[in-house]
Amino acid sequence: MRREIHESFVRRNGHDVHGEELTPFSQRPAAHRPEKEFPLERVLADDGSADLARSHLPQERLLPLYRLMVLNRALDERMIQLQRQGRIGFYIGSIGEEATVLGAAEGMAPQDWIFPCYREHGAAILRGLPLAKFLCDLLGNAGDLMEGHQMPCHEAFRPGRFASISSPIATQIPQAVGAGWAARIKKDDMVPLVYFGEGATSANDFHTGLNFAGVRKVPVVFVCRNNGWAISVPRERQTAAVTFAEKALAYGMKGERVDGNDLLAVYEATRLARARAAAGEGPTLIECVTYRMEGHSTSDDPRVYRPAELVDPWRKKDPILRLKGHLVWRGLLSESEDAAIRDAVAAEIQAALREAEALPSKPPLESLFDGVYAQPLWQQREQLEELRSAVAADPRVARLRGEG
Ligand SMILES: Cc1ncc(C[n+]2csc(CCOP(=O)(O)OP(=O)(O)O)c2C)c(N)n1
Repeated sequence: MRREIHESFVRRNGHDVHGEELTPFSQRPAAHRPEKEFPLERVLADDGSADLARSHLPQERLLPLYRLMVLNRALDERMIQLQRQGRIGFYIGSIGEEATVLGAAEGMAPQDWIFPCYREHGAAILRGLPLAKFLCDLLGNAGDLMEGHQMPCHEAFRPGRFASISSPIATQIPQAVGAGWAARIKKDDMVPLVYFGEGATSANDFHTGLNFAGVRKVPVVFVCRNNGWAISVPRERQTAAVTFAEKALAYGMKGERVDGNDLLAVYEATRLARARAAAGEGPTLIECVTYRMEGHSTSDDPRVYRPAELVDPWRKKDPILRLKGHLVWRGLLSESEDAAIRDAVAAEIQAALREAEALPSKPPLESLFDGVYAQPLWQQREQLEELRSAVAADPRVARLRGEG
């Protein structure tokens, strides 16, 4: 379907937003048949039914994960509103990609570190990051776990083994490989999960990380969220390869291509990849085929580079609707229970927002030097004293900090 839409777009337009000619997939030379070698794995059928023999996600996890997907979506929508109202500066979310984010995190073990890209807030919440703390990071206020040291929307959560959100594209890939390599040397049962977009596969760090992991059989799970777009660059301009999963071949590792809007399929692929890595069988590259339903972040307007007709077919494949259909099929969810979940989620976000916004608007001054060195250097102690006297001498500084 995706390909048909792409090809009809190419036929009608013949060029992309940059005015360059596009080559339809069907006219590209293919040395092998990647679609046959890397078929799109699905567990959930369109009507909500599933071959349960292929799903090992415990039944009791289905509703909590559905609730988290609904929370993730509602949170994204609310944060975009907040940014438009000027209450937060920036937001980047995962609308349409929730099954990839949560299914992969669920497939890992609690001791595994997660190395996120920047759309994986749902995975941080799954790992126990309190919602109010997440919001404090967006506000950069006194409750911010990052103490204002990061961009907004760039949380980290050490207790949940969730490394910092990473904006520089693909840098988290070699970091995850390093963590996996260290765990292997220490004989720790820890397999890192690293997320990245399909655009990151064009970055040097993708090659560095996957090559090393392949050569050394590093225990690590690579999850490529193929959401079709890298800001305004369509997937077709990112690579001439037919799939992203086939890139695994060149690194000598296993590649998988799954329906990224199918929570059960993503969970299954990740769970198996983790098991192989832990058994010493090396890394796996999992391509999750999904779609970025909205803009890249609150900083762009996708209407100027993406025709709406490309997005429409994906609305029917919405991962939340897919899982809801399955829950109804299994008799685990009714319409009224679904409505209750949505109300509870909205109330939870509202309460967390009230809690976060009630905190002082800035982190304490001293926190400027926290987390830089294990012990502050004498230079830092001196700078802190200087800063304190500057603030004391000029009431305007205190006012700017919201303290006056
Ligand atoms: C090293 C580097 N180059 C460029 C950018 C600017 N940039 C931010 S997001 C992005 C696109 C990334 O696309 P993709 O990897 O597909 O992830 P997605 O946003 O689709 O999840 C780019 C180029 C950056 N953050 N870091």
